[in-house]
Amino acid sequence: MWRLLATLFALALAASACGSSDSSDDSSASGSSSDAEETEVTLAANGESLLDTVKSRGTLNCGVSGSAVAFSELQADGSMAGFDADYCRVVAAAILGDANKVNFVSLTAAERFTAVQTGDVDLLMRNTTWTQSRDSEVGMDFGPTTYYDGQQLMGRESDGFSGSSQVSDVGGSVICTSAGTTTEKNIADAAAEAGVSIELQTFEDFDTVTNNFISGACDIITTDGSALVGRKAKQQPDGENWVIFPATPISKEPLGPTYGQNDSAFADAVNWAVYATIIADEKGLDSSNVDMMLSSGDTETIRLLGGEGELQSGMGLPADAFYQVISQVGNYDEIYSRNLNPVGLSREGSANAAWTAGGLVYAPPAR
Ligand SMILES: N[C@@H](CCC(=O)N[C@@H](CS)C(=O)NCC(=O)O)C(=O)O
Repeated sequence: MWRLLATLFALALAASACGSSDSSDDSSASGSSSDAEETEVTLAANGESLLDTVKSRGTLNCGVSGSAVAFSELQADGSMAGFDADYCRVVAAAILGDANKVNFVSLTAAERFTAVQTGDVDLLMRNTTWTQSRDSEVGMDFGPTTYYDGQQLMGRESDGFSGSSQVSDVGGSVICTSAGTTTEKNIADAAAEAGVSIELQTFEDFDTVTNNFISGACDIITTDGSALVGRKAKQQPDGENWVIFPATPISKEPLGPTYGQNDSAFADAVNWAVYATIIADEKGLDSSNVDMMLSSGDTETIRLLGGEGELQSGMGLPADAFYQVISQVGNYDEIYSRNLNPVGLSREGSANAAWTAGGLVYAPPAR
């Protein structure tokens, strides 16, 4: 009964969120102070953690974009490829022992939080930014950041833009982005702060945004820098030069796993599956040497892989949960490199480098 009520309530929210601005996306989901309570009721209706639900279902329902170049792209054969898709596989490998037990659900930006609230998906791996309002009023909790991003703009060199252009240079432009995102609000704030007036147009998805840029209906498009790099790599027509600016992004967009609030057992499983990929990277443990490291690694490695002293059983995971993650999907660097290097996104010198190499990618100890 509660679940039905929460579902109806969330559907009403979806209707109000579609095509709306980010502020209304986030605040509409918190349109009444009872929203967070409704979410809690949904999650705790039978006192069961999603961890148990996923285990008994035998499949992880993972919300992705489905059209985010190099992050989650639906392939012709129906499979899902990309960095976010692989992080869904990481969670499935940890909980279910099989990276293939993922049901991918493609979601627009505006519908994603409702899909978590109604239980249509267990979590999002959908280029979703961790923000204060989403973490509080919207009723989400966030796992470790898997990709440190920032919002940028993309214009045409033939229109006079370059990599050193600034927001102060975009006055009078038609700027396009997708609805229900942080992006929409950030660009409005940045233009106002730079003292320029822009015409902001929003669309349901970023395919439409990009097509409108290609047709010339939009002078500039804006979103997470990683998505702009991906779109330029895949869709820039011959003879055109698309340029991404400003060099320092206009916002922070920490992207990572997102799930309903107040479910620690599920959150811990997701978070430690991600941390396992980062710890493995720190230790040089990867899919090619994991069997060898199971016997010859240091004590933390052995513990992480399910050997003596393992901590996974105590958190409701199989002892070999992270062995399965590393052997089936790989460590952070393997996941990053195979998906993001091909479109030109490099870890080196970026926030996505390991903390030991001057970046922000860091995991607490497996102890
Ligand atoms: N990280 C931002 C934006 C998320 C988002 O969905 N962005 C869209 C366009 S504004 C996107 O980049 N999609 C990837 C793509 O379709 O290329 C958020 O959480 O609100």
